[in-house]
Amino acid sequence: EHPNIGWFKDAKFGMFIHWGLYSKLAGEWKGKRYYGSGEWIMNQARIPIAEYSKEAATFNPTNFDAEKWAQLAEDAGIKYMVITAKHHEGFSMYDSKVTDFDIVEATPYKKDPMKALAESTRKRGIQFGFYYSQFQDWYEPNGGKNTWDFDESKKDYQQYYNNKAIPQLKELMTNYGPLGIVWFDTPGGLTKEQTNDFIKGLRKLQPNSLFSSRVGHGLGDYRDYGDSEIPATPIKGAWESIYTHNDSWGYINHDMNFKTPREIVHLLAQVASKGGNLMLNVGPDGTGKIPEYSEKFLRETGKWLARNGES
Ligand code: JFZ
Repeated sequence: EHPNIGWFKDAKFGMFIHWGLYSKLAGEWKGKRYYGSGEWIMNQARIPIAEYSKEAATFNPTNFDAEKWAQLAEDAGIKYMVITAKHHEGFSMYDSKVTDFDIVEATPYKKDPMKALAESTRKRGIQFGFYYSQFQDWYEPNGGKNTWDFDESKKDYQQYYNNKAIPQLKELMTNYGPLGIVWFDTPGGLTKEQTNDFIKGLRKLQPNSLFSSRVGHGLGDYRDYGDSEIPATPIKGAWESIYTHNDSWGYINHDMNFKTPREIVHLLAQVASKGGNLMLNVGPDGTGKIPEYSEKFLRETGKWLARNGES
C-alpha cells in the first residue's frame, strides 16, 4: 500500500476536469454535431493535425478563474481535483518546454492556468492532480492512435515516451508543487516491465503522489473502475469511480443531461457504501467557464453534504 493513501481513502468526493482545445469545439466540427465524448472530436471527425492545431490560435479562455473553480470545489465538499494537463488530442494545457503545442506558446491566452489552479486548490487544502494521456497522443507521429495522419505500423512508441510523455510528466511533477495524484489513462505501447520502470523513474520526483491504475498492467496505487461503473460488493483497498456530470467528459454545448443534486448525492452514497471515492467530472467551455448547471448542482450537493454528511 502506498504510504500516502490515507487522504485518498478518506476523501469520498473528487472533481475531475476535462479541458482542452476540444472544449472550444464544443461537440461541433464544420457544422456537424458529434455526440458522446467531446474530447474525442478530433478522432471522431478525423480532423488532420494541420487543421486541428489551428484552433489554438483562437483559444483564449479569459473567463478562466482558478479561485472560482477551487471555491466551487470547496463549496461542493470536494477534497481533490484532477485536471487534464494533456488529453489524447496532444495539446498541453500548461507551460511546456517540450513542445510548442501548448497554451502558453500557441494561444493568445499565453498564461499557464495550471499554475493558478495548483495554488488556488492548495490554499484550500484540496489535493491537486494531473490527468496525463501517457500513450494516446494524436498530435505526435509516434504517439498512440492517430491513424488518419500517420501510419500506425510505422510508429515507434518508445520514441514518443522518451521524447514527450516522460519529459512532460517530469515537468508536471516538478513545476507545480506536491501533487496528490497523477492520473494516467488508456495505457499502451509498454510491457509490464517497461511500465514498472516508467513508474519508478517518476516516483523519484514525487514519492507522495498516487498513480491511477490506468497506468496499465494492474499497476498503480489505487483502482479505477470503468467509466460510470460501481462495483457490486464492498471492495477492500483504495478505489475510485469516475462519472461525468452530463454525458460527455469534454464540454459539448448540446449536452444538457446534467445529473441533479439528488442524483449526485445518490451516487456519492452508493460509491461510499462500497468504500470508494466518486470523482465527478465537469467540462468547462473554451472560454474557461464551468457550465451553469454544474456550478448550481455542485453547490446544492455541497449544501446537502454540509447538512447531512460526516464532514
Ligand atoms: C478514457 C478517455 O478516452 C476518455 O476521453 C475520458 O478521458 C475517460 C475518463 O477515460 O476513456 C475510457 C477509459 C477506460 C474505460 C472507458 C473509457 N474503461 O476502462 O471502461
